[in-house]
Amino acid sequence: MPTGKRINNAPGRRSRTLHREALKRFPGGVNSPVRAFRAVGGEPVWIERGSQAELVDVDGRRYIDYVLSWGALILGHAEKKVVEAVRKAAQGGLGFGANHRLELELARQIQRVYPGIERMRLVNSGTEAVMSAVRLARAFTGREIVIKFAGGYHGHADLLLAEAGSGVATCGLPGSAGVPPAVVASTLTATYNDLASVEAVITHAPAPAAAIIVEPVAGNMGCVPPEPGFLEGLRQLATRHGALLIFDEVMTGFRIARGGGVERYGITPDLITLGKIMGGGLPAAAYGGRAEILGMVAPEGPVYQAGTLAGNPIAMAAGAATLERLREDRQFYSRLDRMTRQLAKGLKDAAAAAGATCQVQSACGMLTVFFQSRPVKNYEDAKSSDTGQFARFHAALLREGVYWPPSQFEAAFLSSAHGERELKKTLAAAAAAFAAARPPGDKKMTRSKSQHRRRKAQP
Ligand code: HOZ
Repeated sequence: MPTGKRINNAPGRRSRTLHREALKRFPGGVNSPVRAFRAVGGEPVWIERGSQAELVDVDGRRYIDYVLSWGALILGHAEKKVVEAVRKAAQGGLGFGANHRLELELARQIQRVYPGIERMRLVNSGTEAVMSAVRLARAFTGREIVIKFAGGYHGHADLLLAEAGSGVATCGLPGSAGVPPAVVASTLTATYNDLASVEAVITHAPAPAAAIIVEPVAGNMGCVPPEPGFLEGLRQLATRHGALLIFDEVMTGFRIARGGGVERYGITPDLITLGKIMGGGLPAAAYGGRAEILGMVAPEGPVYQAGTLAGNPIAMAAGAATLERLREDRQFYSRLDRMTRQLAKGLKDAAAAAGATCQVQSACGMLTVFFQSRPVKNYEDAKSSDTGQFARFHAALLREGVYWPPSQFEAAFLSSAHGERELKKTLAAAAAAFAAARPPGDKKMTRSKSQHRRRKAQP
């Protein structure tokens, strides 16, 4: 819980009533920890509905949404063609547990932009995709060691919860209770953006490594782009040591470029995991890569992985409609990138004007405001941010009608529904939020106040 000035995000009466009931029914009143708002010292608002870039809560308050279902909604809420595709699919049956055409439709869309995914398996969540990809990498190499990065988050499978980002970082946990030490004994952790640390870990590992797993742009310790040469270096190290390189693109896939980190940085990993956007807001994910590796998955090979709801037609329809919209709009990513840069610059200016010290870090369609004085390159840097300031910033944004991720260690997302109007309102809100975020007793003057005084003092 952050300390300092009292946090006042005061949700409305209906939100508070629902939250009280939810506390009895769900741990923390939520079904995923970050949503509890504990890291920002407040109480969550309850959502009634979403449309385009806007959320409306149960008390009728409106917010510009930068969570967007944790990045899944790149077209904004309830996008017409996606909703229509879902409606049409639902009328034909909610699920079969058997093959149907929409699975192929989504797979074709994915392979159009990820040619390196020669074959794939469709699953329901990012956690499942990553857990299965690691199992496959281990089987393919006949090795056990997996190297991940501190602050990297790859879902909540036991073996990857060591020094994880996202909710684990938000809750300030080193990992998770209930994970047998033996399970994480073969998970080794290196420092993001530090090739020397990866080289040291892989060289001195107790046994040869099966895989290096990385988010090409780290998004779960907040947004931390790779330093030039970092991903290329990982590719070389993996190849030299006979390990597979896994790009976890659950967050970055179809976001930082049409073909995610693979396209953006021109690296060819051995395996790729996808989720979020590929399901268009519904639960769908995938793992895939080189055909010879995927050939080891049952029933062709000995690596077992299955799912009752895998390839669910409604999720396939939402995903395929979303990817189709992205495909037909050739300017989509240049616009998204421009909007992201504009928002990042506006936030930097607003922070400077309010006398707030922070770093605004971004990649196309995602960004984080870190309250600290130096650029964030890894998890240690991210952890040294002032989470008290972040909490006050968050509460003030919420009061001003901006729904920002309730954790310093998550990225904010933009969608095609965010335009000039949304950015203008957000930046006006941010001006107030940066002023509210400043540490208690901070006497630094804002630029406008000091300019005003200077002007008054002039003869
Ligand atoms: N781990 C998710 C984002 N990085 C948050 C999931 C959620 O709370 O819904």
